[in-house]
Amino acid sequence: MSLMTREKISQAMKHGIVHETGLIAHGRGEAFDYLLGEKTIPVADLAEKTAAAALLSAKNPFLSVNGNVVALVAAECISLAEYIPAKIEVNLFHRTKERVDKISDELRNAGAEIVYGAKADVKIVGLDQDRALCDREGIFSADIILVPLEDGDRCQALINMDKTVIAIDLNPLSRTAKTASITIVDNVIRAIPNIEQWVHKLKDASKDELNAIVDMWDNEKMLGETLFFLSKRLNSLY
Ligand code: PTJ
Repeated sequence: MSLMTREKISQAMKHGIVHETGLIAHGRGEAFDYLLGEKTIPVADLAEKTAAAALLSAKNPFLSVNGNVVALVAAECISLAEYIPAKIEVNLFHRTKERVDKISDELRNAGAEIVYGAKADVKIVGLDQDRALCDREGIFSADIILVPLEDGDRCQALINMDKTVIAIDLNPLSRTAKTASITIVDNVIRAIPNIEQWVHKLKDASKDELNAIVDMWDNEKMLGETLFFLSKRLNSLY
């Protein structure tokens, strides 16, 4: 699995979809995934269920995707967005018009009908540089955003705009993990399809049932549970 995934990331970098620092990010992710046992741990499954409940109860849910995410799970993101239903925006840390266009084309080739992100007619409040650019009708107006592999500053800025941010990050110690409303410590490759499974299971749940699932989530406590799982696992290996 990991060799095939590496090949996908490497090819996508050659095609200008993944930024060169995306390779470093991927390597860091692989290291954490190895420590977790390369599987969805129980607390991550609960986070994925909570994410599904939050996305189903949202007024204007968005998936914000970048180079690494599209390289690894473009079709899975499109499928998840269809079932919720949610919209998709290409939102990049290392933003260039060329990369936004290439990544948007990749999504369209994989079946996405509408892809936000190219207009870039507004900035995320309190952020500078090009990573602040987004679409006014895109994540700027979303209430709940699923952002796999987010950067810490942007995550904080979106929270400051009163948005619910669901992050997927294999590093439970990252600033993004600590800042997000719901942090999923799992590989995007497993997390996105599992959120979709939960969306199917919760599709007929009432608003009250969905809200009850979301209200039970305590992000700080759950990150603590993840670290506890990790340390127990590492200790059990000796
Ligand atoms: O495409 P762009 O321009 O938006 O750039 C994307 C990257 C990923 C390069 C950019 O956002 C970045 O530099 O991210 P960071 O700050 O390196 O953070 C990436 C985080 O994602 C790290 O904490 C990694 O552990 C984690 N990560 C990497 N691969 C995966 C992952 N988490 C889940 N699944 C993965 N496959």
